[in-house]
Amino acid sequence: MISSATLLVPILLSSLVSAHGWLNSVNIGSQSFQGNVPNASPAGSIIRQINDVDPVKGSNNPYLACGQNAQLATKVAEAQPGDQVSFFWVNGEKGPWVHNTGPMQTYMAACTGVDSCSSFDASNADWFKIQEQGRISPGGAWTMSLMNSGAPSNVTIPQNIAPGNYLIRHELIALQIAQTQGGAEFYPSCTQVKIGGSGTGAPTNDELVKLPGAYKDTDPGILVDVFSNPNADYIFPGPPVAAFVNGSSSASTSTSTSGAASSSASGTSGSPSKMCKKKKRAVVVDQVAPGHEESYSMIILRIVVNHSRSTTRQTWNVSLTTSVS
Ligand SMILES: [Cu+2]
Repeated sequence: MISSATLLVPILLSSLVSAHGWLNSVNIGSQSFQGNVPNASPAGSIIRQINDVDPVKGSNNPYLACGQNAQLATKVAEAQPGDQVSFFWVNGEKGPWVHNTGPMQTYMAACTGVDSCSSFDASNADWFKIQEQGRISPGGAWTMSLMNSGAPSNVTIPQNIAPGNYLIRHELIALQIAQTQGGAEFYPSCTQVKIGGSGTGAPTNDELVKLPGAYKDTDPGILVDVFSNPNADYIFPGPPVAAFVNGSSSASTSTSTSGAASSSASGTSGSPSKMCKKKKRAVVVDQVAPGHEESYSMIILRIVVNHSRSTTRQTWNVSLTTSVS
């Protein structure tokens, strides 16, 4: 019996490799752009390559700007105001994104002082927010969970944005262990675009932030137990959505709702029952095995301990379901 416990360990370890992940591709309008596998020898891309699928931890981490050790990308996509941008995130084994708990936010920054974003240092960026996505409905699943079935996260380039070179920073914040300070997992990414058109929209100076800089580890949306009170309003970290994005200065308070609505429409291709099934499994992963390496080894320990106490077969089944799903 002890030998079967030992056999389980490789299964558990291989399942944690597939947690975390990166931004694998981006669609802009009708164009599609591939990203580079973290740490692989890079091909030309508009997506800045990172070197590690693990999350950025700590709100003062310099990698909060564009992801783990993000490198300049060689290409820039031509885009237009009003284009839909779709972000396709994958796990460490290129399967669907696994986390389902926490917000997604999109920022942009003008690549100032350079001819192209392919030579722009993101630590100089002045970021403004263009989208916040929380739960699909109060107390319900998070918009992030729609990506567990392979759907992208979508954002619209502001209709009236002034032309120029911009970084688009799409960020996932996984909150499954965020009840502990430092537990929040940040997954930022940067995509390089050149926007055409003749718009005049721009953020105001007080809507611009630095990243890192705009977040604190104790922010109510970063140090938060989202499980104990799911109906509580989620307080997004960082600045509000820039007022020009919705064409009026009073619109910023309604953006979280409109953002969630637009993306929930994008992820409903499967049959309803299939979606529910997948969501249920994913919820189990994040709630029962929240902390990746740390908690997986805890589970292994618990299995071994439980096992030596000759607990029932039922306990075994529960543990197995958790680790494999
Ligand atoms: Cu992860």
